[in-house]
Parts: sequence; C-alpha cells; structure tokens
Amino acid sequence: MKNQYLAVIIFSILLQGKNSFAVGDQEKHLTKELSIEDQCNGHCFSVVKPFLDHLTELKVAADANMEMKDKISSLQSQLLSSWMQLKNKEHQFNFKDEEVKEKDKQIKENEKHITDLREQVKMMSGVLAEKNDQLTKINQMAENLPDTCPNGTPNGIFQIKVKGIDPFQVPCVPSGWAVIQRRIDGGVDFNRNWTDYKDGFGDIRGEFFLGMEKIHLMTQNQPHEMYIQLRDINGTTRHARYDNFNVGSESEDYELKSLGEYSGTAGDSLTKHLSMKFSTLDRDNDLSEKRNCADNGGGWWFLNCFLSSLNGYYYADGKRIATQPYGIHWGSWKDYDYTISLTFAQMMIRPKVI
Ligand SMILES: [Ca+2]
Repeated sequence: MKNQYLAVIIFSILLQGKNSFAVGDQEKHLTKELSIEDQCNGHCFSVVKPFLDHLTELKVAADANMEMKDKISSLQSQLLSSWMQLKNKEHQFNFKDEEVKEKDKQIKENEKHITDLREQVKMMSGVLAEKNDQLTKINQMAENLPDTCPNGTPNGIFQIKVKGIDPFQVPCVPSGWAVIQRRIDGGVDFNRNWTDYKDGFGDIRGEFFLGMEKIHLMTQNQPHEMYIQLRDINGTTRHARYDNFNVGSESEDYELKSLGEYSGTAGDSLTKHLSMKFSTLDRDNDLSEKRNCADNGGGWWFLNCFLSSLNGYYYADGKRIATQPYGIHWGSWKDYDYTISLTFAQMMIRPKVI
C-alpha cells in the first residue's frame, strides 16, 4: 500500500514536472517546490526527494545530451560544408595548378622561340653585314666606273655609271663612241610603246635601243656629240654628225633640245625635228592632227611626220611600197623617196671635247 501511494505521488510529480516544462526555469522550480509540499508530507518528501533529484538530474543530462546532439549535428553540418568548400577549393587549386603548368610550358616554348629568333637575327645580322660589305664594294666599283665609253679601246660591251641611274652596259666602239641605237637585220621589233623606248629594248650585241632615260641623263650630265652611220641595200654608207646633242627629261617628253652643228655625207635630215617631243605608238606628240606618226612607225621626234626616221620597219630588201609601214629613212640622202628603206643604221654619242 505504501508503495502504491509512492507510485501515485511520483506519477503526479512527473505529470506536474511535464506541465512545468512549458514555462521558464525559475517558474519550473517554484512549481516543483509547491507540488511537493502540496502533495506530499514530510516522510513522503524525504523518500521521494532523492528520486526526484535523480530524475531531475537525468532530465538535465538528457537535455544536455540533446543539446550536444544538436551541436554535434550542427558541427557535422558545418564540417560537411567546410569539407565541401575545401574540396571545391582543392578542385580550383588543381585547376589553377594545371593552368600554371600550362603557362609555364608556354613560357618555356616562348623562351625557346625567342632564343631561336635571336639566333636567326644574329645569323641575319651576319648576312646583312656581309651584304653591306658587298654593296659597299659594288658602290666603290660603281664610283670607279667611267661615265662614258673609254677612248682607244677595241669594240666591246662596257659598264658605265651615269649620275642619276644605276650602272648599265653599253656597246662601245673605238674613239669613245657609245652606241645608243642599232639596226642590222630586222631581228628586233621597233614598233614599241613609250615604256619600252624609255627603258630600252633589244640585244646590245645586235639590234637594240638603249633607252631614252639613259640617253637623257648621259647628254644632260655633259655636252655630247652624235654620230649617225647609215648604209643602204647596195652597201653604200653615209654619215651625219651633230656636235651638241641633248635630249630632255621624261617630263619634257624626251624633247630633242639640241643638235648643234651638222656635218657629214648623208645630209641634215634631223635639224628640222629640233624641239620636237618624242612619240611612240601609245603617245602621240607629233604635229599631225590627223594621225600618230609613230603608229607602225617606231618611236621618233616626229614632225608631220618626218624627214628622218631610224626606228621604222625593217625591210631586208631595202624596198617599201606605199601601203606598208614606213621604213628606216634618211630623206636628205635618198631625195625623200619613202619607198627606200635603209638596211643599216647606228646612232652613237660621246662627250663633246671642248
Ligand atoms: Ca598626231
């Protein structure tokens, strides 16, 4: 009976304690003190008190355990989050590490490339220095080149250096004459455009035209005389000589600016062409309003159209009919018979001895 009574009290106290958990700690303590005094006498209290204290301790311990579990759970969550962040950082680090390795590799490759380039620059510098030496020697040689054909040497091809243009080759004959034009067999077409006559064309060992730019510069740098050799189909030769031959620049259309005094055996068929500009099949500078005299006639200082023309069509038999292109003509020698075409012509110049 006593035990049953004790159990009822404990159960009541527990119920009281359960209800009191919903309030604060101070209130819970007051409630517990009141319940024990109200529901249990002194003996009861002395017997139950240790149980109650133990239960209270158990509850406190359980609450502490629950808090601990919550803390552990929270710490586990934090730990997991930190671990995930760490793994993420590790992944990022590994990625960055790969990038760094790749950059290192590129840097090494670039360094090797730079080294190779330095080697190439070094090698090219050596080549450049060698070329500069060669160029210096060439320039020295060019400076030592004559500016006209040497006097007293046999026929041949010589290199000359004229101010304003690179060294070039020219056929020379004794007495220092430089050949600037030659017709011998019709092997070269003289019906050419302006650029060809400016730069020159043909074979300097055969038929050729030296080029108006070279002729201009040669005659501009110092006074020149001109010697023209002519031959017809019969082998008869004549010549015409002018003692002050000068040709203007391209901007002046290579005008025939000066001839000087004529002398010779072929007659003067050129002085009347004085002051005329040069014409070619693609540049009409002649006096004819109806036609271009250089059309099928070769380049020349045409009037309307000519008394002489040494770059005309080559007729090997020395004859031309009226409907054919004009031939190689020197009117004063052949009484201006334009059906006669010469079979040899050679124009030569040399510095004038003053
Ligand atoms: Ca014309």
